[in-house]
Amino acid sequence: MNARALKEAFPLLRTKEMGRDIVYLDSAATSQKPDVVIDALAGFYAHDNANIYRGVYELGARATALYEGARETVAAFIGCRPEELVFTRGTTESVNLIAWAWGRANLKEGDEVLTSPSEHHSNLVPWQEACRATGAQLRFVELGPEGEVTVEAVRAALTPQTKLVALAHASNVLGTLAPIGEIAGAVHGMGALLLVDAAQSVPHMPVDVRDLDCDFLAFSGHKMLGPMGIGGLYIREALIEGMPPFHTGGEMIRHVDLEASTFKDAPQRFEAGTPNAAGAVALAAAVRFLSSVGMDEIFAHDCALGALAARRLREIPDVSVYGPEGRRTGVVAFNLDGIHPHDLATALDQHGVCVRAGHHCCQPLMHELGVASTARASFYLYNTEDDVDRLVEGVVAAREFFGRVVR
Ligand code: 7TS
Repeated sequence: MNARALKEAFPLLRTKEMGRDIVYLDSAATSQKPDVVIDALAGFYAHDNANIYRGVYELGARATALYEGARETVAAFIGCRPEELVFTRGTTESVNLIAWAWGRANLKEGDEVLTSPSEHHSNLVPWQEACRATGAQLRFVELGPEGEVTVEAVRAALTPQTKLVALAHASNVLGTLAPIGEIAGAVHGMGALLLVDAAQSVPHMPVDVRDLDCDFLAFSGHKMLGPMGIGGLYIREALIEGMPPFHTGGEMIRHVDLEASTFKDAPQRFEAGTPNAAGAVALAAAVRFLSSVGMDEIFAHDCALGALAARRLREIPDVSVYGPEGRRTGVVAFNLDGIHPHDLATALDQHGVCVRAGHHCCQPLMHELGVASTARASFYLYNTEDDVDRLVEGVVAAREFFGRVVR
């Protein structure tokens, strides 16, 4: 894999700021988009735009075929059948869909939902609300010493009352990976279901829902080279047919009377209203781009840059790096002692380096780490070792600058 050559496929990364390449290290928040994705998005509107499912005219049929073709491409990418893939706005909407449609219908007082303290708020708050509405109890897996979720901790927290376990595959802060395949065995052994928040794994590694053996899997298109406002939700075939809808309205119905309605089969039952067809088509283009590079290669590349950045940042005095000492994904959260991460990120921006600073929508995890916020660098297929150098130089310069200011 040649990251330097790949970078040329991304118009934003081809532009210079103050004569230098932009070092974009915030792909965990959203990835940059290659020309093929931007062209697919514009191409849909320029050549194929019509509302799907409704037009009897040729253009409407073509738009529908493109949308359903995109579903086939994205479904194949995560190893499921097209009927098991619902297009959503992204991970947040996917988790909410399950928390509302499955949760409200299946949870009751005495039941338990199990999650972890390291979840993104979008895989935590929907469960707080579902539990509040149904009387179920929200419980938490204990994190390991490096902030990791282990199968042992999941086993220890599972009870006969557990109905659903909702966990991230890859942390958006720590660079940890949860052993989802093993966890699925433990969860199913207790008769519970497993939802995987794959927002940080589907973009970066091969993900196959059959190998993971999960029941629900949520991901976002915009973190995997696709546009904003499109994402996916895998629902295991055995569960999808019995599930009530989340949103109701146009195009998800079979028959409507004044008093009541019947609903279409999945996945249309879960896609009320006009969907983001252009986004789906562009997401399929993103998936083809990722597949042509190779998910194994992308994963190895991102992990190598994450490990290199973590090691080099740890060598700088006064820098703390969170998460595993050893193997990690391409996400590295860190702090410079005594300097607010927003100030650090602003100083890095002066060097053309874009990192995120804040709580990363993981306030309970920040609490566990004993900090209010961190800076975070996250790597993707277009980043290079030079980008790690630029990050490290920027942190060293910021340390000297703030040291001088403080003194
Ligand atoms: N789950 C995880 C693990 C995430 O990292 C994110 C977004 C989401 C869910 C929500 O995804 P959305 O596309 O629906 O917004 N994470 C981040 C982040 O780390 N920085 O900005 C967004």
